[in-house]
Amino acid sequence: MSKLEGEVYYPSKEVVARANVKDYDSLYERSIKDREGFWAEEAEKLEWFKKWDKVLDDSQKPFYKWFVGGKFNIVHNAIDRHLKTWRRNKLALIWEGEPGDLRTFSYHALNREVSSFARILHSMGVRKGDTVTIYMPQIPELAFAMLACAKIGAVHSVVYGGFSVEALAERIADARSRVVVTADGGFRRGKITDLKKTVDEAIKRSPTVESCIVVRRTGHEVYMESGRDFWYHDLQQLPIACPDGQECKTEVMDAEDPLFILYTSGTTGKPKGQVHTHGGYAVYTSTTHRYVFDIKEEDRWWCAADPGWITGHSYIVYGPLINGATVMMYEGAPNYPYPNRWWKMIEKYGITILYTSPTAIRGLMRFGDDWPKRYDLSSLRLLGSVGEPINPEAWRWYYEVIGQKRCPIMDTWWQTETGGFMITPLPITPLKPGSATKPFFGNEVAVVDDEGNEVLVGEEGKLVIKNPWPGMARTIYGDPDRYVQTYWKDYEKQGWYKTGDSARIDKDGYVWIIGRIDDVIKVSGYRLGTAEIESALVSHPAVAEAAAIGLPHELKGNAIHAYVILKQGFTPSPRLEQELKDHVASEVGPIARPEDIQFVESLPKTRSGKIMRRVLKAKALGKDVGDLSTLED
Ligand code: 6R9
Repeated sequence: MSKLEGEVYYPSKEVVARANVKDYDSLYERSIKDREGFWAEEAEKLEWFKKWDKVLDDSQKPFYKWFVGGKFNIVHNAIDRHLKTWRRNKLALIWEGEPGDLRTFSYHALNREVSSFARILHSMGVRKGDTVTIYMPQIPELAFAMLACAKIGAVHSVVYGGFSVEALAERIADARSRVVVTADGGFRRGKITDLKKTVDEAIKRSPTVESCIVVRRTGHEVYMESGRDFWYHDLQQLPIACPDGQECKTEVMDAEDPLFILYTSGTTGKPKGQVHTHGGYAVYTSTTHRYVFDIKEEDRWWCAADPGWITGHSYIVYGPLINGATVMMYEGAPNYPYPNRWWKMIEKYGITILYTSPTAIRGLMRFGDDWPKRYDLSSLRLLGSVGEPINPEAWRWYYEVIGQKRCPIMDTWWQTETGGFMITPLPITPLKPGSATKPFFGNEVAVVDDEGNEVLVGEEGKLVIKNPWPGMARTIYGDPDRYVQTYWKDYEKQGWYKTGDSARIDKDGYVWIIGRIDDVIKVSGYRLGTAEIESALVSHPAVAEAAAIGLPHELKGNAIHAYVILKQGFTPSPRLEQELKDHVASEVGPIARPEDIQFVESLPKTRSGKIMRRVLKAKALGKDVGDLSTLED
């Protein structure tokens, strides 16, 4: 290998010796030359009720279809097929609650729980193709509910438990769910989050909802509306059977049937429901998980994300279970009650791979080295990062203090839309702190200008993906035009996917993600739309107009800064500022609370009336505001 530029960390002999892939270049070349052949070979590793007729159907670009004609169910692959082997008695899930309670499930037990949940959903009238909204804390039943939907062919829409009434109601309405699954509450930092109350408020605004299944977690008193709300543990006692008997069968689905909808924030207020499918998504998540994290039978895998995020869907639930892994799940905050919580759990459960976000790493780093140093972290062999670019200081701390210079860090770049890792190292890849390194097999990426010309080496440009891949979102739920418009219109001629990120590629072909160039703000790794924050602000009686931008923040990566024009009769005050911050937190969710609000007289706009957020941002950062030719005033 030729010498690489900059700060480079080479993998140890031990890491290379046990890696599932030993030679990136040759397999990559093969995967590009014969993309369909590569993916067909990976798909063969799963069980199909009927094999596909065609690997890729690109006759209706950009509406690609994968494994067309194949009959499949992701749950058959994530659970059922393991029951026929010794994995039946392997641990599928280790769960620890924030108060310290522990529950574990073998694959056999997982099947029992999922089948029971499936039966209950079925008895509530949920059928193939129906959408079920899931709004839960991080407890095992969240995963059971997702898998139960998939098992009977229903489509789940998980809404992150940190979102508030407005966000939840909007997502229920868009998905037209008749059934909502929730819990009385969850534990976070020693406090109870009152999920049921949020659900009650949201249901008031959601005429489609007929019933609500409530899992008991905290035991605190909640309102239960008779005829609408049902305790999960009560339903479990009922002798209800599926039409096919007590054993609830896994539905035979088309490979392209929808598996779930997951909402992402977008340019306009309305969130975009990304639609993922049974077949392609299963192949993509399991393949990326197996190669990138080098999954072995004896691993204990911990993806410390929230299942309400795509990372939880792909790499807590589906990918790892398809690979028959043992999955760790933890309910609460990383530093509760003390900043040793995670390190203690790694030691206690013998975690071998930890996958988390730069925000979490920075948050734990600030408590110093003594907390992790008191624990035996020698079980760890690989680390991972996701959600935003990782700054080199955090990377080095993660590598040296947590990984003890033994564990390579897989910095995986991907999106809700991509379903799984797109640009990522493998364990054998020489690493550069802050770079997601190279494209995963089958993918070709480029950094281009507005016309699609590749920019010079090392220069910033727009990141595009040049090919379809099995894990790609198939459409935006109920709005295919918006799917085309958002992702495929800009490079229509070339047929490339626009990621919305800017990046640069260095001399060694390493990709460095810079950040979002659209109206998305990543706060602590969570994806928020400027529009959601702005519409929450203008829903307050004092606000005439608002603009939100993200500015760099030491811990959160980005923090929200809002600019507000008040209505006549209102005057700026610290009290009003506080009130507006609280208002956004209660409308969208605590994660969206603005760091700072400035009261202004006007906002920079284009002649067509669009707020020029980049001008606000450049001014706030003391940078050159750039081209102002489209500015109205
Ligand atoms: C998986 C996930 C997608 C956006 C994406 C990018 C940012 C994710 C990253 C990263 C740099 C990484 N992002 N992983 N940036 N390095 N390793 O986060 O999905 O919530 O849809 O966000 O996150 O900006 O475009 P999602």
